[in-house]
Amino acid sequence: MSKIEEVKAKVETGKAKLVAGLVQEALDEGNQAGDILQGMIESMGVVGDKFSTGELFVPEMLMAAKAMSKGVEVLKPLLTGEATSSLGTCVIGTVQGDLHDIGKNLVSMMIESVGFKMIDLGVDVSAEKFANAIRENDNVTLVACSGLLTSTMPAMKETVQQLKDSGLTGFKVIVGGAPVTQEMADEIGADGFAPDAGSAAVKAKELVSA
Ligand code: B1M
Repeated sequence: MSKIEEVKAKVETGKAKLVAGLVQEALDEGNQAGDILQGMIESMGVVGDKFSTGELFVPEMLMAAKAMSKGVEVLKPLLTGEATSSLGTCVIGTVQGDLHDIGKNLVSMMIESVGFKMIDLGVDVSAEKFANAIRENDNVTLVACSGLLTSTMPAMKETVQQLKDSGLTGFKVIVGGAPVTQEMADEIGADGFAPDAGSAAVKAKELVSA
């Protein structure tokens, strides 16, 4: 079994204590950080599928999430690098009712890497909390909303609409997460959409530089 396969197996089975070490070993063997990350994302897909078919349950999903987060910690310095410019402050969070944060954390890391100061509001973030963060922080140029549940898409819509109607100015809104599409982003009035963390960083830079 290759080292990346070992990492994937341990993420899938939620072996949080082993994943960081295995990720480091995979790097030491010459594997690219992006390939290791991709492997872990695939494992989360398998975990999701097994949850859908009733082969595993919420506690196992949670353990897999913890295991992946440990691996991401090791990869973080390699994925982000040093930002060279300042594009302002980005307020990021997972929308109200939604507790998924791995994708949001990856998006945050990648947006930071292109030159934003990040304010991470965490998960289950109401529209009001996003608006307050814009008021309370200097030079907010971007708001990034993540959502993984179909059932929290109305909260994403409400967040975008409330921000647009708030009278606050000077920022763009980017949305993303597995159920989000470009079509939905257009419909709810977001300024941008990205399907993954890498393209979120590219889009973020493009939105505030426009
Ligand atoms: Co949940 N869960 N979960 N879960 N969970 C999913 C999302 C699900 C697809 C599993 C399934 O049924 N196959 C399903 C949602 C179905 C749907 O609505 N369409 C689901 C469900 C149903 C639930 C519960 C309702 C289960 C229950 O209680 N009965 C419950 C809801 C709790 C809540 O949020 N209120 C629940 C709970 C949980 C845990 C807490 C146990 C745990 C999350 C722990 C954590 O995040 N700290 C969990 C997990 C781990 C998953 C799966 C298995 C993995 C999610 C993940 O981290 N993926 C997931 C199945 C799956 O994803 N296939 C599932 C890896 C991550 C890197 O990908 O987050 O998609 P992702 O992020 C990507 C892109 O989406 C994008 O970039 C990221 C990286 O490239 N992206 C953006 C994300 N945000 C972006 C923002 C952007 C741009 C791009 O711009 C701002």
